[in-house]
Amino acid sequence: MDAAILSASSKHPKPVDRTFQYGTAGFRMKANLLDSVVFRVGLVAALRSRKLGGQTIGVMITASHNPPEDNGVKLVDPMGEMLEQTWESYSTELANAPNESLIAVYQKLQEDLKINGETPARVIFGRDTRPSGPKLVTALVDALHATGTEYTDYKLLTTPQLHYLTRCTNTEGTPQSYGEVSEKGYYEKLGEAFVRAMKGKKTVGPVTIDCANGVGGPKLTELLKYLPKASEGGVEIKIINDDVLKAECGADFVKTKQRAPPSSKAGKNERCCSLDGDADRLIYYFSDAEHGFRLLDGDKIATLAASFIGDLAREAGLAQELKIGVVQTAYANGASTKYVEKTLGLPVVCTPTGVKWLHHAATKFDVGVYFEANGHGTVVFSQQALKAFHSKNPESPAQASALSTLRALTDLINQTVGDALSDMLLVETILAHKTWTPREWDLTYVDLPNRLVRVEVADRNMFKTTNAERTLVEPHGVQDQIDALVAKFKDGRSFARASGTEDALRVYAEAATRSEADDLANKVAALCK
Ligand code: NG1
Ligand code: ZN
Repeated sequence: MDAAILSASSKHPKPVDRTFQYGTAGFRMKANLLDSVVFRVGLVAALRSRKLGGQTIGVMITASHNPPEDNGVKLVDPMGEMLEQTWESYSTELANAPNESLIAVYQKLQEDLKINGETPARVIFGRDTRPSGPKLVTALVDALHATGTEYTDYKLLTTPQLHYLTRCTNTEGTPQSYGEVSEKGYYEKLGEAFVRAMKGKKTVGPVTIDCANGVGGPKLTELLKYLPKASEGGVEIKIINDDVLKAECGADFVKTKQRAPPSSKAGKNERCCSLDGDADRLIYYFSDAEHGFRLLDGDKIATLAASFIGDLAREAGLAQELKIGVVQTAYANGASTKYVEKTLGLPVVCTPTGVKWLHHAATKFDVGVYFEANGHGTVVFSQQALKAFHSKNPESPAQASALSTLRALTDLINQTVGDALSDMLLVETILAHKTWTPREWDLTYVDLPNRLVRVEVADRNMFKTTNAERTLVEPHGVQDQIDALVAKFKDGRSFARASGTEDALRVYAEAATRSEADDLANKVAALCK
């Protein structure tokens, strides 16, 4: 095997002057730098699968909302979760091994981790629509062949579909089976759960879906075949931006620019949403005659889902039994946190940026709703919650109805990871049940004006935080200066943290008015420079 790895790796040499790091989004950079990285990720996947007794590991080749010339690669653990933390450093180590010592580093990892090289290894993989995808797949396949790994190439997939397939593969034929192991199985599961969750309720008017010219376009088109027609209790969906990746659209554009994609022709008060390049983020918005563009971001999706599921749990007589909570990051708007705690009466937990932290914290609840403000998130249900939804004897027709909706939601929601297609169907279901227009949803609470600025600093690693990234411990004294500034602003809140995906510092601020939020953000940014 070592000879095979050696010979294959010579086709994918590491550029000598580069260092790579497995970050919050796996490895991500210009696609022409990724060849050796993807090859070595293939080696890591084989090791990880063997370490876990031959369970299947997922590999996704995508750079999400990044420009078309970028690409990236990340690993998915057997239950569809993000790669375990310690393996991020093994991946980094292998990616950076000099060409001549690659085999030695690989062997050492195998020994240190007590991995039996004879254990079968299995991998499944997919990619988004970037032109560089197929070539990177070649590098991955070379590593899988060299390590004697069985694999399935699912070709084009959304990131959440790959997470779904990874979990289905590993639970096939067990009582924990997550669904049929195929792309079709994914659509069937969502389509069928959507019909059950809707209960004959109707959506009003169309929803315009901006597919960010990513892989969500073709996959949404496919999903539509499994959904009822609008006239028969489905949703009227208008797809836009399902061509090749380009700027001026997508969830990240809408969230950061706070405006609709120019290509959107939706009318006033019509529901609109945007996916990102690999369809794991979702942002809703609409335009109101009085206020213009209105954003319904990840915080608004989280609060909508938490309020709906909280009500259903009460109607089902399970409110006492089940712990429902919301997980956010420091970027969640302060008004959303207050709304969840005060109006919905639910606990909020704040974690560092990166969905793996949110996901982990959400699993501590029976129903854990987690979303980043940028639209990446989902809901996870504990075994106890699933058992209660299936085994509780309803004492009234209303209880029976609430229980069956809850059961449908557990199938409609992709519990492995944030999934824009599944989240979109969830939002549509909730709005139909509540008979809400986007305006009514928007009115649940008013976002505090906020500003996010990217600050170029000499060394972002100088900035060290605690308290879920809300407090700077280094450089010394900076946090005291931030606190002093914040105290001068009504409803002021601000924090600075090093980005995990870009070489920069991010400063976030919110305050009672737009100009004060801008002012606070700029002042905090200035003192961090
Ligand atoms: P960084 O670059 O660490 O701020 C960004 C997003 C995260 C998360 C990751 C992974 C913001 C402010 N940050 O992280 O929420 O999505 O990318 O993609 O949106
Ligand atoms: Zn994404």
